[in-house]
Amino acid sequence: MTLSKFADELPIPPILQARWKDASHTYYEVRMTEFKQSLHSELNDTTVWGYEGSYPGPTIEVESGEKVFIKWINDLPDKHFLPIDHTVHGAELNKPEVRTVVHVHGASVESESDGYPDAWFTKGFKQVGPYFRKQIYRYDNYMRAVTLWYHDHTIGISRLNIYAGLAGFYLLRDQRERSLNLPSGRYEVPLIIQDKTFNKDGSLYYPKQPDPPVPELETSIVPEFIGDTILVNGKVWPYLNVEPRKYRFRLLNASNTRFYRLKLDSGQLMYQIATDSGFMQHPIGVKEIMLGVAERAEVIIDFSNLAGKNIIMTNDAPAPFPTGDPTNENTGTVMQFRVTLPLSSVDTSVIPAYMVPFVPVKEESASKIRYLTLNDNMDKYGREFMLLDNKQWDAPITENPKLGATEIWYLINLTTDSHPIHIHLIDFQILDRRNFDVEKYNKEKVIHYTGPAMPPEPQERGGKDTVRANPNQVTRIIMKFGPYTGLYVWHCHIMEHEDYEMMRPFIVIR
Ligand SMILES: [Cu+2]
Repeated sequence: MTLSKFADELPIPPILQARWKDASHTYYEVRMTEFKQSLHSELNDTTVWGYEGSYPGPTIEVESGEKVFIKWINDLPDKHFLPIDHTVHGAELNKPEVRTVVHVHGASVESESDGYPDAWFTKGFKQVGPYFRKQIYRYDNYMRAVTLWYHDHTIGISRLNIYAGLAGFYLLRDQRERSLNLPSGRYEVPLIIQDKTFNKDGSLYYPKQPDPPVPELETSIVPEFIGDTILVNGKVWPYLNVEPRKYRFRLLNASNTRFYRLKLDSGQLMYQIATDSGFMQHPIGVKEIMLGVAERAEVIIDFSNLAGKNIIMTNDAPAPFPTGDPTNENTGTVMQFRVTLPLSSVDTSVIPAYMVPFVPVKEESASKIRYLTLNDNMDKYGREFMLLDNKQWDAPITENPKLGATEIWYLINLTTDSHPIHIHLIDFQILDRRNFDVEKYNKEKVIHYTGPAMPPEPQERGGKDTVRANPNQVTRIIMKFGPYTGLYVWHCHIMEHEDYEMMRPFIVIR
């Protein structure tokens, strides 16, 4: 089944309205429900899960420093419409099928409001996980202007909950951002990019079994999910009518496994202005942008002098990355921009020459170095699964940074995949990546480098919360832990890896 491309207009998720707001705080309620939504005009309406009746969820817009309280409410059916694997840790048969917990990705929040995977809750909070602490989460939002996103983080089933639709944007704004005179209002557009596969009846397809299947199991987790159709903001291959002027786009890869290498078929540059953690020091002109799962980038695209032209955003990242299948005509197409609207007013927005200072964290400031491997393993059913530091999720905590301490983590990738490693609570900086001898490491447990240290790519020179740890490389990151203490997680953001042991708790201690 192949759907027509550029048949439907890009939807823009609505802005979430507060229940109340006063000088000191803002309160939201966000209800998760099941409903049907049109994801393509040639397709029957699709059953999805969303926040406040919307897939993707409504965009939450807050001001830097605003104290925000959110009651996340599970109003979903008791049965999951996607195949649960009860052999996966945290999703055993004695656990309720439909559990949820929400994490704001990239936000620095108190531990009890971070959406710990075992802090799940069911409909009406009837049942809760062992780490559930409170119904109403608190977000202090002391970060600078940044593109964040909120999504499900439930132990053992987050791949299914996110695939069902539980994801949306969370944007922080500040005075500095407003002073930059960037394209704004309807010229500022969030783009959440995902891949899915559809059944003929329009329902979402998610595999019940890997290839080859596990005969003992009715439903089994798969090592990766690669969809054959690309959606942006919940529409298959949409188009966006634009004016011949500059636009600011917030790009987010919210897929399960797929990475994207995005380009414009016009060959023109995109001007990147922000990384995961907000504005860069200077914009950079790039022909392509690589986004692992959960990574964000903000770009300005200038459509001036392109009136009448159609421009396609393409993708050529193999899936899984980097050694998987190449893209085809379908998976290589993301969306289309049609420069068809008349210029409604003179474009006075700018691509700023300078945005915010970038202060590199000095290696000498680190008080602790951790060497952490990314490993392949095999379970008793013969299924491959991945580990961090060769440890399962429920092994005792080993990463225990002190509040205020700066640490350097060596991510030593012994697998053949690139893994987008995400650390909660903090932003980090990438120091470098360096090729090493994996075989020698496996035998002798020593890092033998086979090439020079390579600085992060220009598009990564800013704060990050997710980093691509590539195969045959040691990726070094540096970060300072705080301002909160308590329990958090770090994990691979390939959803199928995260759900099956490629996640570890860490604790910030005094
Ligand atoms: Cu992974």
